[in-house]
Amino acid sequence: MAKRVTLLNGPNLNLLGKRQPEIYGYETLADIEARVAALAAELGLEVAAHQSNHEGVLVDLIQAARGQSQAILINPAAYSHTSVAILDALNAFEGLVIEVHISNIHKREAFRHHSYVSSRADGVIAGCGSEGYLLGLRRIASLLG
Ligand code: DHK
Repeated sequence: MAKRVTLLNGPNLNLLGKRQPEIYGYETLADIEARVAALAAELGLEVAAHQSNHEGVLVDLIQAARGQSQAILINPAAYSHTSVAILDALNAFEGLVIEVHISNIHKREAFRHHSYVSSRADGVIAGCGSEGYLLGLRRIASLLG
């Protein structure tokens, strides 16, 4: 049976392609999800993709991945820098966690330099644009064997 990956995108990432394209690029979230799905098929993985602007919904989606997905590929967006609730939910998830940021958060405002999620993540990718999702998925495939 194919191993399952939950792809989660946090607040404002539904606006990718329109939102500050000089920082986040011109690809839409649908474009990125399609590229992730295509690579997942090549790697023999199944992907369930979700986006939410709401912290509690993201917590629910992380909880729902328990026992269903072997890995979570997550861009928590602004909640990276604020959300203990998302960190706690990820700490209760038994699989792999790879954190992605499209921009290089360390090159930006100081408040973006710290991510709560990074203390749980098995890997963190920042500043590689939308390609970061594909790099994260490849890392998941390699860790899942
Ligand atoms: C996306 C966001 O929406 C910001 O709040 C983060 C992240 C950075 C990104 O680079 O993908 O600070």
